[in-house]
Amino acid sequence: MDPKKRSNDKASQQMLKHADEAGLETAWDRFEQQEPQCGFGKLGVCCRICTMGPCRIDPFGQGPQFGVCGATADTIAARNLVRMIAGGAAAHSDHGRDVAHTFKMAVESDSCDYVIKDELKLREVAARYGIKIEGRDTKEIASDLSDVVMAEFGKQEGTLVSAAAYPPPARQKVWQEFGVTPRSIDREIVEIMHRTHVGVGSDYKNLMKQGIRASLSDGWGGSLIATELSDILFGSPWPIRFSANLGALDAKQVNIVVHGHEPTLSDIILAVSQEPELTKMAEDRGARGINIIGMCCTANEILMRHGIPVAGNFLQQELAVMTGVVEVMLVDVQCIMPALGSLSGCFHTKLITTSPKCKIAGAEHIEFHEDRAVEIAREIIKIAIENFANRKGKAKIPKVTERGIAGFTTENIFYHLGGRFRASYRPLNDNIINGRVRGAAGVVGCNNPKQVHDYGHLTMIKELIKNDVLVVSTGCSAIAAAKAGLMRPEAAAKYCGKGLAEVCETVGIPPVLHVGSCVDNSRILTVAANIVAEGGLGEDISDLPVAGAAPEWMSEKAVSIAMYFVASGVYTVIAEPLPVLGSPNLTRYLTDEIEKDIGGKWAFERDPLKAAHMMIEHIESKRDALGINVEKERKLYDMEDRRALALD
Ligand code: NFS
Repeated sequence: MDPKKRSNDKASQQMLKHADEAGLETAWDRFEQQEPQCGFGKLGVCCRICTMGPCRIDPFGQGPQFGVCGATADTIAARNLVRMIAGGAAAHSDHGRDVAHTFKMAVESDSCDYVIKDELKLREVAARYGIKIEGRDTKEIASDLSDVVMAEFGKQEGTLVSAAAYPPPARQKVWQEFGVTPRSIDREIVEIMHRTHVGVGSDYKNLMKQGIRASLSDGWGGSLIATELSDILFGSPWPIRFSANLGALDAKQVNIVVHGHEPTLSDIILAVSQEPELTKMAEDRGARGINIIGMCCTANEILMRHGIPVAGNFLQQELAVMTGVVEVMLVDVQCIMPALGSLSGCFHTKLITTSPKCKIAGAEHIEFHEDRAVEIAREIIKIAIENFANRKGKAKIPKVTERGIAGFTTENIFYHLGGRFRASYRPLNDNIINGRVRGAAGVVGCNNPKQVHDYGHLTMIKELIKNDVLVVSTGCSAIAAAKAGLMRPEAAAKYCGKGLAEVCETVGIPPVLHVGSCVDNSRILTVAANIVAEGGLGEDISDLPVAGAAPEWMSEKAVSIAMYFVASGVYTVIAEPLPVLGSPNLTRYLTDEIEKDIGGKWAFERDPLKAAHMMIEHIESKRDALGINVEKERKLYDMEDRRALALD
């Protein structure tokens, strides 16, 4: 298989060639072995919810149209979809809960390895949660915040405090009228599992309603808590340089790849790795030092705050091990391929799991406990150092890296756009109103071997910025953008339309802003809320000239994210269609009728260029509705433009 048909990324292409020669299997190979994939599953019309089944509905109308219980394609597809949302919302929100536990410990114990790093943000967040600030010390405020936030997960009455504290009032009204204001985080997920049990609801729209509510409890609840408390605990990000791609692995150093999602362990690992005693130990074993390097969303958490290099995104995790220079691959939860267990057995790499929620065959388990964080971090680093001598064969590190700037947040965008003396969203809103910036797009999400790795992200992002749409990005999409040099301020002159280039160059920002990990998609929501609050662009997020996209999505978390984007009023385009096409009614609802209910809607489009133009068209239609569109020569792309775009 030609590596270029699998990945758009040069480092990955080199490693795929190496994998092929060495007979090492990757996700791409396993994907091919799975083909042809099950058509019923793809269309969402296979039901395994009870053992009268499995049942499937014939999408061509020739065979059975009802499951044994009488469930139709609409019911089955809707139940399956909202269960995906439950999975995604649970993963994000449980991450938020873990950060909330660490926060509580930091607040309650004086000897804790974690301390509050951002007191200003603590006060801001506490004020939003209705906690009294004046005349109180940090500990009192933090203790109250910890109690309120913890209660958000399991409370039995009322609604989420954050769902009333952060979104624009007009948005809250939409949710109230439609009956989807989230009540608590866990409750919405549990209710999905209840409603989709055999013999409960069968009305597909009513099932979707609960999916919407649970997704909102993720975006404006669990994920938002994860972001806010991580900023308070580990420090709010500030623009910082970093390097990206497998070339950031260093053959001369002890390499520890931190992979997964939660910053709790990796933040401490980074701090402890700088202890002179450990550096010396590494040097005594012949290494030049200790290189902490990230993978997937853990990478994003740590690079946003400390600028550590990022080895790659989701599809590069196996490739990192294949370089032969990873002493320890340290994982916590989510997006960790089980394949790493057997693959690391072919190398000297030690795969170490740390969460009781995630054990993997072939991995060593060293359980992480926040109350012994430093001690456990030292133990793990020592294992990595001792393992340095065990490398087998020649290092295979592709000499490919890019540099970029990350670390943008809802709070610090104020400063970059407004300057120290005019710190507000006004300049951004003004630039949108005057048309220099046409609008903004959130491009986020995973990789998926069904698409050429990174190609979807890059093609879409380049087309958006070429058309003066500012891009904010998280997760694997952000890593793709960084690897392609789109997070360098110089990218503005190279790739942007005239208006966006001018704005980026004036304030010195790249045209693609890295706002963090996947839970940090909550930052995109709060940025949108701030733009609305600043004024001049409507009353609700659904009025804004913005769009969302996940051009290479694969995980349940991505479904929850896209659902809360849509339910927050954002038009959202995903590449691989949701598994609902076997139900034309549900498909029509999600891609059209839902807009009347909540102001946003879904679109499915595998061609990233077409998808980008669908987003641009939507942005322009919102500008028209706002009455801010001034005549501008519009250019439709032709074949020549398309060819000029081809990525090498
Ligand atoms: Ni989010 Fe996708 Fe995973 Fe992060 Fe990457 S795969 S849904 S981007 S690492 S969570």
